[in-house]
Amino acid sequence: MKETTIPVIGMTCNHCKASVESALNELDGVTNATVSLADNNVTVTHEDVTTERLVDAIEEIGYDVPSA
Ligand code: 9UX
Repeated sequence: MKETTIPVIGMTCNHCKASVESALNELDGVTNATVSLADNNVTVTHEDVTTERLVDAIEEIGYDVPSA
């Protein structure tokens, strides 16, 4: 099990939180995704899933991940 925290721009309410969590939880290999609105990030526990795949899922539903 790995844990990856990804910064996310544009989440302001609890529906944003739920949308991002759902998009990530739907991916194969993701065990849990929890958004912190206060910290503007999402922490994902997962098996062998690339960070790129997680970022793509977030961007596909309209939120931005700042480039490293
Ligand atoms: Mo809440 Mo998020 O009304 O885009 S769903 S701000």
